[in-house]
Amino acid sequence: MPMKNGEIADQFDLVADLLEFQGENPFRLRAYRNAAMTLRDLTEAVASIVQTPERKLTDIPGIGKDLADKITTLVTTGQLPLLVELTAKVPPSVLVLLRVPGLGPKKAAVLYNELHIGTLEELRAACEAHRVRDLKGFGEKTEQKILEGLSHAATTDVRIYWAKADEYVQALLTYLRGCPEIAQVEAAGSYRRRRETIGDLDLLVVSTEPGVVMDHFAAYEGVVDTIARGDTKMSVRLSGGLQVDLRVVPAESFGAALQYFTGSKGHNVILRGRAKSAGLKINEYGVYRGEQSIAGRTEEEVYAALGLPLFPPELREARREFEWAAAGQLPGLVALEDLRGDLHMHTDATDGKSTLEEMIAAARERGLEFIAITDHSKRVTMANGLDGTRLRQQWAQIDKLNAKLQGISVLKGVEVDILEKGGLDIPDDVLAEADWVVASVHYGQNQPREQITRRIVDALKNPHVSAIAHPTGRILNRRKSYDVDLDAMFQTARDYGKLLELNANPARLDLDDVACAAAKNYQIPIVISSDAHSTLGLDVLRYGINQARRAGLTKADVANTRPWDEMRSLIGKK
Ligand code: DGT
Ligand code: CA
Ligand code: CA
Ligand code: ZN
Repeated sequence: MPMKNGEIADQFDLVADLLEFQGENPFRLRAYRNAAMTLRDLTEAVASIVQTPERKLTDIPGIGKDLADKITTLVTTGQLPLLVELTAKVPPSVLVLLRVPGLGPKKAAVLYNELHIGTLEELRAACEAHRVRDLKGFGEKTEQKILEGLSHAATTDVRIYWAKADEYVQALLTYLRGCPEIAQVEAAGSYRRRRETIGDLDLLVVSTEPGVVMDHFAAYEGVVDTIARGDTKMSVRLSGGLQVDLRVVPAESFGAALQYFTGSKGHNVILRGRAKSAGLKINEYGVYRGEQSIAGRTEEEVYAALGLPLFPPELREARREFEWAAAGQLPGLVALEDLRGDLHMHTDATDGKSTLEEMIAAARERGLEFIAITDHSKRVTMANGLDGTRLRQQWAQIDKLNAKLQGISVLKGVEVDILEKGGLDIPDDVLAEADWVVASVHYGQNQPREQITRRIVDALKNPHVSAIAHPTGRILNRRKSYDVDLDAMFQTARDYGKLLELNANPARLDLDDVACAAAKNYQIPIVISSDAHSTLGLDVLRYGINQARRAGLTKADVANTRPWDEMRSLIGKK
C-alpha cells in the first residue's frame, strides 16, 4: 500500500520533535513542521506524484529539493535514514517528557542523558529521590516544579482523535491478521464505542498460542517499547506514544471478553448488577450460573443470557441504553449510506484548496446527490472571504454548471459570519438569493455568555439563515466551547424551524454526542456536514456519523438523509 500523506507528515513531525529534543536550530525544525502541515492539507497523494515521472514534488509550495528527496526516499523505501539515525540517539518514547509543563527539550535531554530517564514514572521516582536537583541547571526549585508539573501531565495525558486511532487500528489489524496463529482479532475499548478521543487501544485476539501471538505483536514495526507482558496479556507503546493493550482469549470466551473490554466501565457496572439480581455472574470469561458457563462465545449470547439486546457499541455509555432496551425501543442508528447530501464546504475562492469544479466532481464520485458550496464571508479576511459581489459571481457560475450537471445538484450557499457586535456579515437582500445559509461564529469567541448567546439566537431568527455551523466552536484538545447557552439556542432553533450542524471534522465533532441528543429532545433536525476545505475533506462524514450514532440519532433525526426537495421544505425554502 502506498504511503498516505498523513503518514509521511507524521514522520516529518517526529523528525522535528527529535531534532528539537537534540537541540537543533529552530529553522531546521520549522521546515519539517511546515512540510508536515502542507502534506496534511494536500488534496493529492504525494506517493502518486512520486510515481509519475513527468511530475515534480518541488512544484508543491513549501517543498524544496531537500524535502522532495526525503519524500521520495520515504515513499520508495518506506524509511527515512535521518529518522533511523535520530531514533538511534534518542528513542521516540522519551518525547513524553516534553509533556511535563515547564520541561523544555534542553532540560529533558539532560534528564535522559545524565539519569537515563525515559518515562514519566522514572522522572517522578528521580524527583522523589532528589536526584534531579543536583543536575547542572536544575536545583531544588526546578525539581519541585517538575513534580507539580507531573501530576498535571498525568491528568492531561493527550487523548488522540478517533480518526487518528483508526489509522493505527487498521494497520495493526492488517498486521495481526497475517499471523497464522490468530483466529480472530478485534479492537475493543473506546475505539469500538467510537468515542471522539481515545486514551489507549484495546485489542482482543482469539488464539490457542498466546506466546506466539505476543512475540508477533512485539515484532510490529510501530512498537517502540514493551510496557508489560504476562501469560495472556501484553501492553506496548507505539512510536508517537499511544499505548496498546492486547489480550489473548480462547474462542469460547471471545464474546464475553469483547463485551467486557468494549465497556464502558459504567455500562459494565450496570450489567454486572443486573446479572447479580438474576442470580448470575458475569466477567470477561463468560456468564455463569454457579460454576456453569451459560454464555461467552458471542456478545449476542452474553447479552441474551441477561435478557438484553445486542447494544450497538456506540450506545454503551450508561446513558439511556438500558431504559431503551427495557421499552424495546433501541434506536436504529443512522449510517453513512443514509447520507444524501453535504451542505458545508469551501473552495479556492476562499480558504479551500480545490476549485468549484473539483469539489463537485469529488462529491459526485462519492455518490452525493446534492451539495452546498458555503465559502466564507468577507469578515474572515484571512480566508479571503466573499462580499456580496463576489458571492453573486460564484452563484452565477454555479447556475451555469448546474444547467449542465447530471446526477448531482449544487446549491448556492454561504457560511456567513455572525459579527462580533451582532448581525450578519452579508446583507439580507444577498442572502435571500441563496439556497442554503449556514451562520457561524469565528470572532469574539471569548465574549460573555449573554452576549455570544444573543448573537447566535439573533442569527437563528434571521429568516434567511438555515442552520448554525459548528455551534459551540470547540476544537478537541485545543479550544474550549464558547460560553453559549445551549438551551436558548435549542429553543430558538425549534421555534424558528432551524437546523443545527454536526460538523464532522474529527477535530471538531460539534455539536458533540450529548448536545446532539439534547437537540433531538427539542426535535431539531441535525445536519451532518464535512466542512471540507479540499476534495479529500469530503471523506470526514463518517466521523460525524460516529458521533451521531453515539447520540442515538436515527436516519429520520438527520436532515441530510432526505432528498434535497424534502429537506428544503424543512427549512421553509420554496
Ligand atoms: P480510554 O482508553 O480511556 O479511551 O477508554 P476505554 O473505555 O477504552 O478504557 P480502558 O482502556 O481503560 O478499558 C477498556 C475497557 O475495559 C473499558 O471500557 C471497560 C473495561 N474495564 C477496564 N477496567 C474496568 C473496571 O475496573 N471495571 C469494569 N467493569 N470494566 C473495566
Ligand atoms: Ca482504551
Ligand atoms: Ca486499555
Ligand atoms: Zn466552514
